[in-house]
Amino acid sequence: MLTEVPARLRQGRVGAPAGWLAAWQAAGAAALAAIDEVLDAQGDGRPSRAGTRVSGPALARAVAAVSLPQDALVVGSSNPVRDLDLVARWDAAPLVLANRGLAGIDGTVATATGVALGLPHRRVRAYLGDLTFLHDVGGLLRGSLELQADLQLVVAHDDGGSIFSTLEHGDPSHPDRAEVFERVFGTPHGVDLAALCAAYGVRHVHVGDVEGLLPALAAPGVGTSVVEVRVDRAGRRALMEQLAAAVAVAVRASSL
Ligand SMILES: Cc1ncc(C[n+]2csc(CCOP(=O)(O)OP(=O)(O)O)c2C)c(N)n1
Ligand SMILES: [Mg+2]
Repeated sequence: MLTEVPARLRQGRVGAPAGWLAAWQAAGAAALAAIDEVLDAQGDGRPSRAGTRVSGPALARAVAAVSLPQDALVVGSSNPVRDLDLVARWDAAPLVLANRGLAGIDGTVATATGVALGLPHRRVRAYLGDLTFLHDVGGLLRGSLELQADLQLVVAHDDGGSIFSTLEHGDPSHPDRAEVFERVFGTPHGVDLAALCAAYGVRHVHVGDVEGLLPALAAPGVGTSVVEVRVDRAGRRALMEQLAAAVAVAVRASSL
């Protein structure tokens, strides 16, 4: 395993054409700027019947903003890890950990609890999707003789698996879309996360709009707590298409 790029490669002495590195760096910077521009123009959410729903990337931005270099951040699979990768612009990053797990979304609550118990001097936050949370909700159970972890779980709740809407079968023009997609891939569940948390004796706050986001994230308190953030699922595919198109234009216009 390489823990860093070998010095020989960093110095560009392996035969890369002149200007290759600079061109890629310029393209990378242009892509990041294009992403920020789309997200800034979109605002933090999308109006819905239930009020302004926070978008996934807007939540990732808020999580990144409250994560300090001395913190640890456990990131769930699926969109959370991808959204964070798109939007995080840290000068000094927190310790970021992600768990590939057996198949991806398993064991994330237990992993985050273990990280919090193992790093008591860091503020530990986990950022994960609703299905990832539900898959390992048993990880909230703490035996009454066991140590208590100080852990904030930020759950991006879009009532299902939104990543699938960005894949081929999530295409609105797919012939089976209407009958099959929601049941097989979207998998809405309607679980009351507040009631689940109450059953485990875990503090729970619900954030429904952009305004409440930063204050809720910034005040984790002692013990395990859940910040449930209602996130828009319906606009996910269109937003990712918009981001991809903007990045393509920006990279083409750069020197690459
Ligand atoms: C143990 C396991 N089961 C199933 C999957 C397939 N899978 C990948 S992403 C995903 C949906 C995750 O949903 P959620 O955590 O709510 O994140 P979202 O896609 O909504 O961002 C599923 C079921 C997996 N990766 N791991
Ligand atoms: Mg989800």
